[in-house]
Amino acid sequence: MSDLSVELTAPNGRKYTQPTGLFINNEWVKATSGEKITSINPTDESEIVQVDAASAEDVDKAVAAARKAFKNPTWRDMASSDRGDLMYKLSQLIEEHKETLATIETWDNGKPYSVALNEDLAEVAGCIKYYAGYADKIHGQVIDTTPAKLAYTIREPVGVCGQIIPWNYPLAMAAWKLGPALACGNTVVMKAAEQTPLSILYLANLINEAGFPPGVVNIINGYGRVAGAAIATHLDIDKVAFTGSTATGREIMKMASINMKNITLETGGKSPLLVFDDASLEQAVKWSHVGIMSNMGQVCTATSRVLVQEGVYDKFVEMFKEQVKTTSTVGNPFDESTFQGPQVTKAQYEKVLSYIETGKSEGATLVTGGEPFKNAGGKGFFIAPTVFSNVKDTMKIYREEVFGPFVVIASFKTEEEALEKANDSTYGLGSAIFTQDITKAHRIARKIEAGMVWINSSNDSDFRIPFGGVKQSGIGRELGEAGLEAYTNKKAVHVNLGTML
Ligand code: TXE
Repeated sequence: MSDLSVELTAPNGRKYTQPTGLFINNEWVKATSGEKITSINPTDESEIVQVDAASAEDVDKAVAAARKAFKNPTWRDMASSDRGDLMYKLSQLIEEHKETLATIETWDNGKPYSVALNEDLAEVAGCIKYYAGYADKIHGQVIDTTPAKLAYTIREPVGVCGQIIPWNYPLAMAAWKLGPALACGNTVVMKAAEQTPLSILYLANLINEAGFPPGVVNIINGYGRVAGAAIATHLDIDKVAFTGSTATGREIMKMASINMKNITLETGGKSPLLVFDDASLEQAVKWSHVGIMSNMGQVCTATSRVLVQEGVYDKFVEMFKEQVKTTSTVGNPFDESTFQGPQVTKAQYEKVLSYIETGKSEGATLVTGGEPFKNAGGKGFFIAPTVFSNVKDTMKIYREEVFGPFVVIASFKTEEEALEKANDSTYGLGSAIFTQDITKAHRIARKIEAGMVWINSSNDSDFRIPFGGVKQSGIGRELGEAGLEAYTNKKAVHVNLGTML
């Protein structure tokens, strides 16, 4: 144990060394301000540990290290396949340490351990491995113009990338951003969310162990308004990638304009799920439950607005209520049988409770839930999974992102009305359609205003497939080949072959 790490034993008995400092230039350093972030276990509200909170001065240091690494031939001129090898090694180390990483994620965030291990960590290792394969497959083009000229493009890394991570999928969001950035040869200053700082700090040691040169990846913790803002406004950062709320995304866009940073934003949603009367109701109920209740409803693509055709509306509501009763087991996230753990923080817990009160006062029908869930100890940020029916499109609970185990169910008459209602939102992230009519499904998929459409499913996500939103759900795409776009600049080279004027 040093003053920049501490030996911890997690609630599941796993012992490990938790770094608590800032990871800059492959070294652990203290924050200059002496300020701390206290990490709280949302299951019982106990303090886990304190970690350093970066100041703007610390961000400067991290950016300087990233800039130096970007210019350093060790990284800049590294053979692209060797860059891929480093990333591949990192994915192997993540795989080797997955139990510890999943433990930290569950302890700090509250998500069920089995999900953290089998879903989040598989995605984290898989995503880094996927982009490792791209490192030596990022090519320019030769573009034919006239016989007198040769024109080609070179795809160059953007430079120093600031990456601001949310708390709902800390490690997965880190992997989504690190993967393409490193494959393209950039350097990174990453800020974890102040609510969940621990797992990404542990990941930093694995990055070091994989053998990345100093300064290529720098990881800091810090508050949004201090360290986050220092990243967004920094004059020596070339790109900022952000996942979080739409309000903060908007602020980051403004701040990033100071030096016209390349930006990608992945923000909020109120994703519609349409159930037509010819759908398999069993499937629709199963997937709509997964689509909103997974990860305690803290999913940007959560299908939180369910629209059901009149003829099957009452039956759907009844079946959904039953599904919640039999499937949404609320409890300790380290218990094998738990489907739903606590909300991540007191602030998020209170936000969801306040929307519950809004729903009641707006006159929607409370089908189930509508209150905190109290476990034996009476502690923790647990909420009873909540369903409102008879929801009108003028209600706040219909229009605003709640980000909890909270769903609204409304009805529609015709396909035209379904589309109109689905698109009546400032957001455009996910969307889902349940019908047995394939023509109708594809017709709607074209017309729906969303970055992603699931047909007879909800919330499928795969690191090979582009992910992102339209309207106020974001700018740009992460994942898949599309995720590389925002991490390279295309330089055009014109050569005069000199045979003609
Ligand atoms: O988000 P913020 P919050 C939504 C969800 C949730 C709401 C509020 O509805 O209830 O946002 O959550 C950093 N400059 N989502 O307040 O503020 C911050 O430190 C630069 C949806 O936690 O957006 C953290 O690292 N950075 C979402 C990150 O931004 C700033 C996931 C996200 O925090 C900053 C999370 C600033 N001024 C919340 N202020 C999704 N799309 O999945 C904050 N940050």
